[in-house]
Amino acid sequence: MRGMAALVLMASFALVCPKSLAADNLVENGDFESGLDGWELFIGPEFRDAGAVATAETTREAAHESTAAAEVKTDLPIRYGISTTRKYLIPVEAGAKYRISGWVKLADGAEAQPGRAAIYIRLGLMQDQNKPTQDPQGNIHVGLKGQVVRTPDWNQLIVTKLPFDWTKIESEVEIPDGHSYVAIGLFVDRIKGAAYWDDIVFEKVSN
Ligand SMILES: [Ca+2]
Repeated sequence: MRGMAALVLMASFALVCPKSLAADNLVENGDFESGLDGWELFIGPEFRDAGAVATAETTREAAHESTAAAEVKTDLPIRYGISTTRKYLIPVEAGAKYRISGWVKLADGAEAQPGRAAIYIRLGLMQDQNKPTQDPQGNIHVGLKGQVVRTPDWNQLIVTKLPFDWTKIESEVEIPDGHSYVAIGLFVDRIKGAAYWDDIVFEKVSN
């Protein structure tokens, strides 16, 4: 009888387990173990139009807690990073709360433009699959200290100390009314050198 109870318990555990324990991470390939699948290079249009260049790849030299991380680099102090592609827009529910987190560090030798440098995760808000936000508050940015900043308050993202060791960015955000998708951007601004990103998680917390 005892063996039977254990079996039944195991069976129900197996049924429940995948759903409750599996990470409900809404980001595809947020750990970069599948290369850059689902991600694309981003260069701020103001710099791209001026001919600035950056590169993105994955590296096995600097992973966070796994074998690979994203490495994005440039020789100029521009705004650059990687973003989830259009194909991987993440459906969200307006008014619901989500937690975004990810790990970042800069390579030795990275240099910031003093008083202007920032590192953040951007939630690019989309009204529908083809229409970026028309909200005057713009997108949602989460800074190194977990500060949640809308576009007009952008200067609250400015950093004075650069993260040369793995640093976690994390915060909860509420999706503003009128938005049904987000794109996730991992951005460095006015810093030249290489940035590593890994273990990006976006999950729903509550309705
Ligand atoms: Ca990884």
